[in-house]
Amino acid sequence: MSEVVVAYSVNQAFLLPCAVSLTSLVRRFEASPAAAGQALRIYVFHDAVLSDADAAMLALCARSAVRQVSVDVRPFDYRIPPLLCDAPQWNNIETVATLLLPDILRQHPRLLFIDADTLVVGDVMELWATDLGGRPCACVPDYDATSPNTGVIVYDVHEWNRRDLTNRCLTYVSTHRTFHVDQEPFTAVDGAEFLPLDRKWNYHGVDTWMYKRFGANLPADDVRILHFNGPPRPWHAGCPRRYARLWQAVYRQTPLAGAALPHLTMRDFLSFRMSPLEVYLGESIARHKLYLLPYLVLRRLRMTAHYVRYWLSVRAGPWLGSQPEQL
Ligand SMILES: [Mn+2]
Repeated sequence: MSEVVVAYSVNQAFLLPCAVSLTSLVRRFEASPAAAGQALRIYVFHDAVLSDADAAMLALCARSAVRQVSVDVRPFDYRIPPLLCDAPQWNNIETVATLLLPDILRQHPRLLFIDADTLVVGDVMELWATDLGGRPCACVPDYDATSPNTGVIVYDVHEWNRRDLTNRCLTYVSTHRTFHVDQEPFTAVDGAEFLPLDRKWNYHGVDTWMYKRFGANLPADDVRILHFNGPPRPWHAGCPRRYARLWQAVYRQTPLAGAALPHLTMRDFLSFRMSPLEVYLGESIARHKLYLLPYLVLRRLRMTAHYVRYWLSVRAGPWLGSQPEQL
């Protein structure tokens, strides 16, 4: 029996999203004709923050009557050098896990990394079988079309390690200032090239400022993995982001369902559905300082409008809120 190997990397705050993503992964694996006769092995790495009860909960999410599925929840047993990362929220081992996993799991020839803030909405067996053409990994390009978005990565583990990329990327992020510490090495380190994947495998930027850069949205039927990067996150009650209700439908299948989800705050709408004018003003501030004030006024007006609409929808019922979407 051959094995599909998937890894997550989480902190305590991402345990709930991970439970939902993992549940969606297992359900789609069960439904995939191409997965017949294959086993699914899931690793969940953490920085010694998850308990035995958390691990038992994740194992419950992965329970399957039709496929062989296992969940291995384990703390990192790995020393990394101090990182020169300017983003405090990403200056940690669970973020640079994307650079370490092919070294930690070198017994597997191939590995699929999935971010916890995702939802698997289609068959991923085609992604698993992607021909990397001799490259060490494959990712969907980010909005700049150059760097990878590391929400979904397929690794050729042998090729990655043959090029000694874990050591070379770690050297880079400990000697160069970075912001996206898990992404920047892929464009800076020699040999850390990636095969660009179709957006459907990591559909990110939806409903945030980024989606403007991508041009058109994907037809909903094409999407295989949704990536809810940035706020407003779907693990908030009544989240108006596209596909949030789909996420919450899977959430209700997990052992965590029943606990009330927290409400969004005004801050969560900072980059939600920006108008083209606002995007233009924001990008032009560096050249035209006068644009700062109209930009800030527009941003505050948009955030307030979204927040008031949200506040009404969660308190007065869904008839005032946005309509649910289908996928
Ligand atoms: Mn993410």
